[in-house]
Amino acid sequence: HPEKNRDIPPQPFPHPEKNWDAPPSSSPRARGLPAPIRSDPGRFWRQPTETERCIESLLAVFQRYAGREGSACTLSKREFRAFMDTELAAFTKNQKDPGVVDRMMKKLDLNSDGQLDFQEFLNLIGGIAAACHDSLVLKSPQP
Ligand SMILES: [Ca+2]
Repeated sequence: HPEKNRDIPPQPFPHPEKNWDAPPSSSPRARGLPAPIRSDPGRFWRQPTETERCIESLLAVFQRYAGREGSACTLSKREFRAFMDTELAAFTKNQKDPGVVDRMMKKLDLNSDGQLDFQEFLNLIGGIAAACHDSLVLKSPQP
């Protein structure tokens, strides 16, 4: 029945909500994602948790060093040394043995390809975290 639709205004063209100048790939809607709403940031976007921030930091640090030379997905020996000397300087500067970083690399390189992938890198971080945790537990007074 045509009279049923008389209250619906005719649709303008082009649609006013659509930004025709934006490249399609830059629009979240174009990728099928909900558009972020500024007035309600919690709905689609929220502050990352402390744990999520830690994971993001680990990824960012790994990528920063892995991207220096060769494969951007793995740490070479030189990249690993740069990482150790910069990010874990407190550990490396107290080492009297200059070969300790090379030996750590060898131990961490589980598939012996001369590179540390992210999983192998995480074993280092996990090992250090576990050692820190152990020393905290041992230092705390026993009940
Ligand atoms: Ca490896």
